[in-house]
Amino acid sequence: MKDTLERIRREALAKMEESMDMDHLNEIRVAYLGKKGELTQVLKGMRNVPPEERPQVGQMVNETRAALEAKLEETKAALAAKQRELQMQAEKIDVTLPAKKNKVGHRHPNTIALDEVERIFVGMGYEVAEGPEVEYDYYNFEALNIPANHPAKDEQDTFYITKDILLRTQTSPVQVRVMEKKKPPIRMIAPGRVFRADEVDATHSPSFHQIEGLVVDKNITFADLKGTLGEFARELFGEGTQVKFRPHHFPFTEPSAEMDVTCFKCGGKGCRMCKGEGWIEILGCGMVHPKVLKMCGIDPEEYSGFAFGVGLERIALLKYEIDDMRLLYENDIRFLQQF
Ligand code: 2NL
Repeated sequence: MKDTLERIRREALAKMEESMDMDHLNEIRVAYLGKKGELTQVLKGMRNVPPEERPQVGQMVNETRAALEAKLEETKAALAAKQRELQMQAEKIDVTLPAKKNKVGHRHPNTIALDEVERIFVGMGYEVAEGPEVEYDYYNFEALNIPANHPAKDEQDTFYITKDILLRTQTSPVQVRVMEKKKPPIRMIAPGRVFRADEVDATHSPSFHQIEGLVVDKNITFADLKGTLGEFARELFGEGTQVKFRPHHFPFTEPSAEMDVTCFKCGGKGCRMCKGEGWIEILGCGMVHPKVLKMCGIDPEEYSGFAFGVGLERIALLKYEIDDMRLLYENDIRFLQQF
């Protein structure tokens, strides 16, 4: 019995000493200290030991168990430390390596220009409204007093989905929808993507962006239009900017005008920017046609309003002195990084 215990002790300690990992160590524990382990078997054999020898043998069994358990804990701790050491080695980082460059994005010139225009009008109490890019012919043309035979309605100029559904050619339909729903006073701008069947060149694209504005209230006059758009021009192009209005025609406004601003580059003397004119055409505007108000459920005897439309790309190209619209759509990072 004594010999057996000594053999068990020797063998088990030697095996633990050589054990390579936790799994292996656990196998050793089960083999000697487990329910069916060798040491447990010895304990079970106690009934064959003469009673007078039992205390001594029992003490030996206990000592052996204690020795094995102590070695087990010690080996466990050593293995854990070794494993942690290996993990630390594997996860070692070289803090002197150059860092990955964080690429910072840039706002698109269109976005910068739109934010600026929105800031100006929101500052004057306007709301920003959006609407669908796929529209009914009614909202894009009919409600705006554009007759069925108008050249803009030609399939050459407008993308039709069906006879009655099309890609909007302006954002006025957003304003028509607001007028149908809301009682005046209305002060709003409607920015968004619009579509026209144009060939691509330096100043045209089949898809571009427009910002339209609309004010409807009692006693709104052309003086309100002039004051508002003059203020807009000064905020956008600088304090000293002057504006002038040339008579024009739109079916949805009466009277209608185009607004020019003094060239912000030369101040009006004439330069390359304004092609020697001193003035730059910036937007179309006018007093909302009474027929349009009526179709939207607003009484033109009680209310009047003004409206305007401006191309977002036109503003971006002018403000950032970009000479070809196609640059805005190419998404060349070297171009975008400049703004
Ligand atoms: C341009 C300039 C313009 C409007 C848009 C408008 C909208 C409603 C009623 C009346 Cl709901 N007018 N928008 C007015 C004048 C000019 O855009 O060059 N358009 C072709």
